[in-house]
Amino acid sequence: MAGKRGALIVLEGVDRAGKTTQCKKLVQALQQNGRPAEMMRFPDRSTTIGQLISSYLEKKSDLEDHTVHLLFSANRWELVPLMKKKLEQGINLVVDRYAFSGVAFTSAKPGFCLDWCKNPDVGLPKPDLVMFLKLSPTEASLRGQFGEERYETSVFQRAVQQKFEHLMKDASVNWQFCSLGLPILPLTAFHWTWTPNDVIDASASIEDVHEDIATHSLNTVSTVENQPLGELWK
Ligand code: DGP
Ligand code: NA
Ligand code: NA
Repeated sequence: MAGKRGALIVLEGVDRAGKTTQCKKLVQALQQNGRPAEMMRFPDRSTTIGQLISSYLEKKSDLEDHTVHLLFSANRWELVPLMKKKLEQGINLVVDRYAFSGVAFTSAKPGFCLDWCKNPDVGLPKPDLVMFLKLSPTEASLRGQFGEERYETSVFQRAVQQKFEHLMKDASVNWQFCSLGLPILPLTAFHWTWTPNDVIDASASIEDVHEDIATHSLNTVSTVENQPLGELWK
C-alpha cells in the first residue's frame, strides 16, 4: 500500500553496550503495539561476504584494512534490496549496528580519515532514527571480559568510543545551528542523524533503557509512514 512504509531504526554503540538485547526487546514491543517489526544486524555473517568478515573477526584470516572496510560496506549494500522490500511492505526494521559503526571502527585505525570511511556507505537507506547507547569504557569493562574476536581489546574500544563521541559532537553542533532557524526539525535533517535526545545512557537498567528506546521508536514509527525513505549522507 503506497505511503505506509515501515521505519528504519538503528541502534549503535560500542561493544557490550547492550544493543542486541535492546533490539530484541524493541522488536517485541513494536509487535505488541500492533506494529510489524523485524530485526536485522550488521555485519550479517550469513552471506558470502559476511563469511569473509566473520572469518576476519574470528582471526581465522587476515585482510587489509581498506579491504575489510569495503567488505563491511558491501555487506550492508547487498541487504539493501531486502531492506527496501520489507520497509515498503510496512515492516519496521530494527537494526543492530549500521554505517555509523563502519565509520567509527575503521576511522579508529591509524591513517583513516572520516570522509574516506563514509564514502562507500553514501546512498544507503537513511535511518529514520539512530539511537546511540552510551557506555563508558570503565562501565563496559565491568560487564565482563572481552571475547576473542578482533577489535575486542580495551585499547581499541577506547579509540572507537572517542570516534563515536567526536561524531556525536559534530551532530550536536549541527543541531544547535539548525535549531536557530527551525525549532523542530525531523531527525533525518542532520548529517549524522544523531541529536542529543538520541543518546541513551546504557548504564541504566535493561528495562529503563528499553522504555526510553521504545518511546522514541513508537514516535518515529507513527510519523514516518507518509515520508519517503532518505539516503544516507547526501
Ligand atoms: P557484532 O557482531 O555486532 O559484535 O560486530 C562484530 C564486530 O565488528 C564488532 O567489534 C564491531 C565491528 N564492526 C561492525 N560493523 C563494522 C564496520 O562496518 N566496519 C568495521 N571496521 N567494524 C565493524
Ligand atoms: Na562483538
Ligand atoms: Na551485540
